[in-house]
Amino acid sequence: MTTRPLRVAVIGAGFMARAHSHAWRTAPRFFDLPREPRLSVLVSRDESKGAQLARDWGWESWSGDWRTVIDRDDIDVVDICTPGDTHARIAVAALEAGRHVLCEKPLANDPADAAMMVAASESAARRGVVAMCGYSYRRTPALASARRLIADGALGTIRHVRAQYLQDWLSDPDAPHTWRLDRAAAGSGALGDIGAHSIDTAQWLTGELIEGVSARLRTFVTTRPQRSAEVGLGGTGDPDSPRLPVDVDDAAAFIAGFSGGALGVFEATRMALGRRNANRIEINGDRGSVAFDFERMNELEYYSADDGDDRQGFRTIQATDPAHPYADAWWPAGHGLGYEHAFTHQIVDFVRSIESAPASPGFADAHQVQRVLAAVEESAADEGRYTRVR
Ligand code: SOE
Repeated sequence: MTTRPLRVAVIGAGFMARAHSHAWRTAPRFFDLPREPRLSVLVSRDESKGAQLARDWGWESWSGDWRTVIDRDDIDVVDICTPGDTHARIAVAALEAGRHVLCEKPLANDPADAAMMVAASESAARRGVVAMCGYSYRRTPALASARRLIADGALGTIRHVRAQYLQDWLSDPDAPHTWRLDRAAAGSGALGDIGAHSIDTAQWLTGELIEGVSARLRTFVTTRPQRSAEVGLGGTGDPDSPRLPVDVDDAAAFIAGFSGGALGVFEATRMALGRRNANRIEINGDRGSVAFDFERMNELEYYSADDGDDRQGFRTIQATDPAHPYADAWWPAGHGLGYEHAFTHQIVDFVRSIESAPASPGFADAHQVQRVLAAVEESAADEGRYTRVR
């Protein structure tokens, strides 16, 4: 590893900033990186909380102003971990200033903002500046291995994509309001928050793009108690506190047509009581199938039509053997990885893309996800009419 530091600014102080902070600290300790990440500054509006979190999460300093930080010549990377309505202005400013950008998903709150970010990233790329969007689940070893199987033709022609992303932290009608329930901040509800992961994963695994959708959205709880203090996802708010409107979807369901002919069925909800973080996908081809559930993230279910009749069936592949992507950097086979490892792998790939490899997913890939999200909302607003992605 060169000693040339990569000086990082993270913008945001919530769940994603915490996960990214852990990943920036951990990546150089387990992977050989071309540059040594340096946690230079955490940017958040709230000085009392932000300065403490900066210390807790290993950042050298805190700042309350992202614009000042972006203009500093001793910052190389801007890592955007803020609500979606702020992504475009921060990313465009950072790219124009020559900073490499990692931006949390979804890229933006609408395709227009996403297009602006793509244009800025393409212009910056001509100056050797890198931009990546944080679809972290691509970096779980099991899903990365599933992609290899599909790319190698092990599943044959893809017929079905079946994706559900099921959470339940909003099942309680008194779970407090959060920016994720405010369209102006989040752009949409479960659809953009977690459905976006399913869309990205499905397109990335199959190599096919979603061309059209027929969709329904539901909002089951239309007001929620004001959040009393910054608590984690979900929990129970004060039922007597003022209730704020919810103007985003609680759940989304849609069918999708893929460019290679596959048929997709998608579901995203944060009210599937009992499902904490069941990010699932199953892909059926004419020669085989794979199935993944993040709640068993070290395992990949694989079925091959090539197995003899006397031994056909789904087998469970432990994606912790060194043969699986990223796995050999960690523990002996069978010792298992967790949610945070995908974020460390994301930082590894991002840092390596600054020096050599292309950044994937780039902003253009993330823009395609944004267009699918917009088609889902357009279809749902028109009684589920089949709507082309444009
Ligand atoms: C909330 O639903 C959330 O934190 C998502 O925003 C993340 O992208 C996902 O990884 C976990 O759940």
